Amino acid sequence: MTDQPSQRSFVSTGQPVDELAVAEIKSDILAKLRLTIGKEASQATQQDWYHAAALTLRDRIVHRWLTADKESYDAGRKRVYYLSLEFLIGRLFTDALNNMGLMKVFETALGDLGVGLMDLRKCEPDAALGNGGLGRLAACFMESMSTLQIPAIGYGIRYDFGLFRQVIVDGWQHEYPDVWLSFGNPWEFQRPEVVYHVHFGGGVEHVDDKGRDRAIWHPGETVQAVAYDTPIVGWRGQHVNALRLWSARSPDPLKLDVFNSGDYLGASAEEARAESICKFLYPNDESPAGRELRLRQEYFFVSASLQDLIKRHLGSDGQLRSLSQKAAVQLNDTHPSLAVAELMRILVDLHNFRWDEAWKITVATLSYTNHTLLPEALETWPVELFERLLPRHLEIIYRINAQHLALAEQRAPGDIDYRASVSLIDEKSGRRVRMGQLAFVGSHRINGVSAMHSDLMKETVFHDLNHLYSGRITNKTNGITFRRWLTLANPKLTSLLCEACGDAIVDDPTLLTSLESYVADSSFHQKFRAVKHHNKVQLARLIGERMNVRLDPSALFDVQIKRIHEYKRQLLNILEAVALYLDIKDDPQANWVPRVKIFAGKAAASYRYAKLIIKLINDVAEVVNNDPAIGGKLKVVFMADYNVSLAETIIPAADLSEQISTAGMEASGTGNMKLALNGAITIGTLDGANIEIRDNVGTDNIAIFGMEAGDVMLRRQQGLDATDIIRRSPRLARAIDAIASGLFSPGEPGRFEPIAHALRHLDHYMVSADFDSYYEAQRGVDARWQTTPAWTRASILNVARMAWFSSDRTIREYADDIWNVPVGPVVAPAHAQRA
Ligand code: HBZ
Repeated sequence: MTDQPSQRSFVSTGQPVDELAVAEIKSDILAKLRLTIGKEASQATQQDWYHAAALTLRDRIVHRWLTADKESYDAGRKRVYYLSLEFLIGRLFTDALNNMGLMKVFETALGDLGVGLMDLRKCEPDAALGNGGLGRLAACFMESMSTLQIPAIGYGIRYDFGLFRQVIVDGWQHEYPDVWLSFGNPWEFQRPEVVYHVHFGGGVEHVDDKGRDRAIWHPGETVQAVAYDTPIVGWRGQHVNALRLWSARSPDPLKLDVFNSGDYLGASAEEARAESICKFLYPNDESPAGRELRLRQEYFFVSASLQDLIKRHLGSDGQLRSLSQKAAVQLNDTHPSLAVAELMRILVDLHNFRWDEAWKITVATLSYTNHTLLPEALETWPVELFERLLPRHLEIIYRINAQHLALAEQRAPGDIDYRASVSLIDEKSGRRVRMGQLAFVGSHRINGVSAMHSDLMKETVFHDLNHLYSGRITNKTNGITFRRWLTLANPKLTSLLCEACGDAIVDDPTLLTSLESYVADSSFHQKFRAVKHHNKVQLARLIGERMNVRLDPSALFDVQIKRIHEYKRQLLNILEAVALYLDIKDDPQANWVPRVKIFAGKAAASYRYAKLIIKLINDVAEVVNNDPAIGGKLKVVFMADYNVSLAETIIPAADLSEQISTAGMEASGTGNMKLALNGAITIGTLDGANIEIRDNVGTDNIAIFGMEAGDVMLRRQQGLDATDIIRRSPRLARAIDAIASGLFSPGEPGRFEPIAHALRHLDHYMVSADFDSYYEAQRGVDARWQTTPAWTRASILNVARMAWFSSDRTIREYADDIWNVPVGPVVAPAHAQRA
């Protein structure tokens, strides 16, 4: 669990607290403590208080939830179903309090009971049901859909264990299970009556039904999916949607005869097999898990979710012909692409639809978001595995493919390469089902997550499919919810912004543009800097407590927080730290800008090279932080166990945001948006949403460096050897030599040989190729930092110009262009009048 600085308090509205409301909350919390938790106040632990407070809040949310649900039912409104294997929620307590407008009331009520709201906040474990950006995006979207009053359900898996807990021992990453449910989860409602059967294996029988072929699947195994609902409340508490997560169990939990024969383990073997489906979240991002259990997870949640939404639709419309008018199903990456085949199976096999009509309904209902272009990350499954696990689905996929390839043949007669490129089956590397192609063909819209990414999609992975189904690809640049990433994470900045631009910015961030009138106002500069300084002091304190490293809060806080991946290039950052360290040592008296390089992020457990990069960062930190010769001008910190809550503490304290991926490889990024919104200046490549950030904040207020996507492609064609580049850059050569010579690993000089070798001869990620440009850009950052007003001005302009990156804007675009659903205003007219 992440410790947060406890001095934090939330934005005060300046309005007096309603005494009656406080009294009611107090009495409800005490009642929960006694009647639900079964404790007297005098015996209650912090955990007990947290649960009592959360349940008290939940009661209030539930009323809104039921009302919202009834209203959208009665009005027959179209619903959005967001299918995602990941929802990286973080904590819900303060988020829900803030959105319900009950922060102050609860803070006062709890204070009267002798309990600190901020202390209770720490009792809540992060719901870490996601790896990174993709899962966090799903969480931001859920909040924005509630805010915009779009009836929606998020469907996913209720993993017993979330993303692993990262522990750093002697500089190395170790993984431990994340036991987030050990104290129970006050937010969720188990729905024991909402249970669906999900089948696997067996065989398919074909019978002649009055001249029509009818397929009957005789499965070999059945698992039950049980629903757990978590309410997600939107801003101002106007609307509440459900996040429905499925838990797996066996219909036959204990074989009594086997148990009685003395085989205790065997008696519950089936239960164990069923439960393994929701045991844990695969900790790999950007590379497919490739395991049978993963495919079981994917089908499990797709099947349960489609059964659930179809039941709901039949309950209100009585037939499925109108499905696409009432349901929009968004596939978050390819993980739920089985929905294409499953919906066809339901329509054709179970509801007797003719194939062509079923296909029209399927395509009109589904849409798919792509989050990566990395070839190694595109999901494929061996045909044999499919045949064994989902035999009927494979038949359906073959039939979809036959029709689709016929279209390809019409479009490009005789062009075998074209057909091979668009086919749902990859025939080259053993026969495999391509989930990206399946999702594409079965969706009416396919979107990328930044302008550049969507363009590259059209030019690369989906070039030929785009030609065949032109007009389907659209761009929806990612966004973030400002409620969590500004209002809650950075209450001091929010107060200052409200003071300067008016309280209405919390409802309408576009009003932040009025901040521009303060760019030359020195007294505002001072206040703005004071807020950042306060946040840096808090972070420095946390780092001091956790890691025993003393930081100077007036140093430049340079932050790179994200999954550890070669393409994200933490290596480039630490290489620059090494070069800078050696430069400082050459001339310690020069006018160096004191810098703290802060890293945080997890590496996939099986990603050895990424784990070696973590070790390198920690080894460099050990040497640099303890070398008196550099007079504390440079510090390096790797914060363990990065999660949403830790991000909420680091981001408000950042001066510089590292967004330095190899151009063309980061689909969008969303951390880049969070940091810029909190006033950090970006140093970045022209990649993903960095480009749109530059377009919004202005080229003067961002530090762009390095090769562009086109240059990268060209250079890769020419070869990956960096010998020439290194020869031309003595600084780079020296940094690599230092790493290779064991300067940072004296006990094992060869430890980083694989890294040195890659930098010299296998520079696929262009770390060596971009080094000089990056180093120079960093010195430009130093120069800007030394001119305080110029830095503050750029920082203010970043905050003022980030409104477009609100996930409310993104969701509006999805609603208009993909889902065809109306959106409500962020603030109900009644509230707007009051404000
Ligand atoms: O999705 C990320 C992209 O890398 C990032 O650029 C983008 O901003 C974000 C939201 O669109 N992708 C991921 O986070 N991907 C995964 O986490 C992932 C998880 C499991 C997989 C593959 C990828 O099997």
